[in-house]
Amino acid sequence: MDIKAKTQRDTTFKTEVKEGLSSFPKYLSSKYFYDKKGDKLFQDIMAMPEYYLTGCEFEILATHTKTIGELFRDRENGLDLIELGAGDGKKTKLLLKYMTDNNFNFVYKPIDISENAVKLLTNNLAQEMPSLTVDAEIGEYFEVLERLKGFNKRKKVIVVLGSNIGNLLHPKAIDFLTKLKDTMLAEDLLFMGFDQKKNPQTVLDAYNDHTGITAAFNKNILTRINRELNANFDVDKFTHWESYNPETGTAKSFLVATEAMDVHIKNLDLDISFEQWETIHTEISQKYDDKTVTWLAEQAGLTIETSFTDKKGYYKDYVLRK
Ligand code: AVJ
Repeated sequence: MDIKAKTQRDTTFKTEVKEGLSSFPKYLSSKYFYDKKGDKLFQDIMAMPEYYLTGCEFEILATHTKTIGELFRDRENGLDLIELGAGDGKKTKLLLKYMTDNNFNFVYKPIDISENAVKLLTNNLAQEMPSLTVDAEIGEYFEVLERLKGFNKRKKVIVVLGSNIGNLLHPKAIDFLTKLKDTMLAEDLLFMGFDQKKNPQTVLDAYNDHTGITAAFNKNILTRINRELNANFDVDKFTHWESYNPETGTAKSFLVATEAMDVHIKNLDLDISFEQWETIHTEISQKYDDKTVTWLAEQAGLTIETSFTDKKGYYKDYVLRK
């Protein structure tokens, strides 16, 4: 593993936690949900009936495997399939299997912020798809973008599933898409999932399940800060809160302090105090419609070639080109 990159990630974590918890209102970045425990909880989330996103995207990829696979096919030199936020790769495997079964010449390059997820996926693919060439990397989106520029020797397909882009507010999403576009050549493709606007109650339920898995997932960020930065958050004194604005399509997650308290973060040499009912904003999960995706793409200098949806029309995967 790249020690220098890991040290850099640790420093960024510290800086961002300090900044977010010293601000008013307080916030933390959702990218820090994904430690070992967070990965497990996210797996549990994906298996919940309320969290429709995973099932919908699986349905799309299972129904249109051949059409999508053939869009990815290269003309002569083979291709690089780069996945940002690969996670457990469960959905991607549908495409990987099609591509290996049909003798595509390609390297699969999964990238994820979770060191744990990257290791598990690499081991799992070595077992399940031994003929596949895998070249995994740990890193966050904006950090790995620079490195993507090195992949211009042959066709590349960039895949971002799970509506992961939904963690970014529109200006950041445009910035991200623009940087992806800058790494792309004319024959390259961007295949990206965008969760769609729907009955607001359905969205709210997906992020506020009655079994409390999402609450545990949200609170785990405090447990992680306790462990990695020597803090003393009393996690039980926070409650998970979800809101959804059907006009903007923005779902927001919060941790709300149920009583006033002081917290010490030793490794940051930082004392922070909470008033009763003070919030920490932890995540946004943006929902989209065609109009908004078209606008985002246009702002970034990309065009939508086609899209695929599930039977309920809850979720869409878009094929974008420069
Ligand atoms: C992995 C960012 C797409 O926002 O839907 C699931 C994460 N958060 N439940 C999402 C998440 C709470 C998820 N993404």
